Amino acid sequence: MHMNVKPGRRWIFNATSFVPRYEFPKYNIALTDFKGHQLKALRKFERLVPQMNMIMELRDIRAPLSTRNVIFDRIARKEHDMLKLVLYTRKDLMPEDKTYANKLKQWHEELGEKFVLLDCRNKTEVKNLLKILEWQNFELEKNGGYLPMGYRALITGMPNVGKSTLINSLRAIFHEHNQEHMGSKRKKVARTGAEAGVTRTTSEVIKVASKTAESKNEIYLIDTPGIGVPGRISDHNRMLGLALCGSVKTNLIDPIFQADYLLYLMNLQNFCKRKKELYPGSNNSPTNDIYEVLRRLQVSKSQNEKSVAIEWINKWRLQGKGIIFDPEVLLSNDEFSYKKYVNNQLEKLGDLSYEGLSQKLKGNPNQVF
Ligand SMILES: Nc1nc2c(ncn2[C@@H]2O[C@H](COP(=O)(O)OP(=O)(O)OP(=O)(O)O)[C@@H](O)[C@H]2O)c(=O)[nH]1
Ligand SMILES: [Mg+2]
Repeated sequence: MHMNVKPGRRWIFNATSFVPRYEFPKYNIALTDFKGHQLKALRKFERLVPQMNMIMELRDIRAPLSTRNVIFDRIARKEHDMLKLVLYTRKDLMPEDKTYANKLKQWHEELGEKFVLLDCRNKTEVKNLLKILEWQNFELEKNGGYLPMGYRALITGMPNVGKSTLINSLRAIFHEHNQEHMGSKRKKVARTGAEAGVTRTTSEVIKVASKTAESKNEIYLIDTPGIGVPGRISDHNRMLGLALCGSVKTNLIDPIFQADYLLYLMNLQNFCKRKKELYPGSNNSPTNDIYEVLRRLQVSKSQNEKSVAIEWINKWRLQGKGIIFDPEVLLSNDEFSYKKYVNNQLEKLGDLSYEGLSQKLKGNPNQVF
């Protein structure tokens, strides 16, 4: 779906004011970064999911559509009473105004999806999530009795959304409570990093809660590699959104295109007025010209445009606060329906055929299909 985010009545510009672009050019870019190890993980999910009590799907709060992978809906739906909880990570980078939080709430209510917002590195917030897990475990135990393999949750999501960081935080809390029993056992159990594709294989079970006086079940998590979307459910906006939050390899898409998309989003979100201090250079006068922006950001004459673009997008990827990478968020409910969007994605995905995905991976060395 290619969006034209033409303004409703929300954007009122007078004759002399700056007009942002409402549509982003369809540059020639790769529309997927789906990889062989992801296919392997998906196959493993088939065997694992029936043994799970819950699936948690992590998404980046700054890209609620781009980091939403309908593959996980398909997987959870196969197991009818499987609880699926959506966790929006990077809450610390979320826009502060209430409009966005309200929009998310409306979207999820439309679908009957439960969601939680958190910073995966924040102990208090992670402790609250642990309480949700404990509560779910407790409820299940009350109804179904003792689970010999413990309460199990599969941690899923697109690459680089914070899955392993969250597991490490939960494990650190567990370690703190059980120090005398655990001795020098490692606190960090999962490797993390700022690039997409750090976790390559599905982990063994990771214990994050012991038996308690109230519950005989231990709680376990399973870390998994980030799973991207195949080309048939991707599009230009989604791919650029993923690039800006680091969910596809950063060098997959030309940094100038990424920087231009960032500029397009900043202008649409009125950064030159609302967050002037974050708008690039020249007394912060707005522009739609990415080369003008790169000139403003250049620190020395010898620095080329590409490296300026890389520096700029990296900064926003890691610390960019207050920006949303999916422009559809700016549209009214009449202009954009979340439910329709998700159903459309599910339709395009069709049956999740691993054979089909595998054939395409084999046939195309660039893994772009
Ligand atoms: N600001 C912020 N950064 C986070 C948060 N959660 C994770 N990160 C950072 O995001 C990056 C990716 O985290 P990982 O935990 O490796 O992500 P992942 O989902 O396991 O990634 P893959 O294994 O590649 O699929 C790391 O640099 C983390 O420090 C968060 O809530 N807020
Ligand atoms: Mg990981």
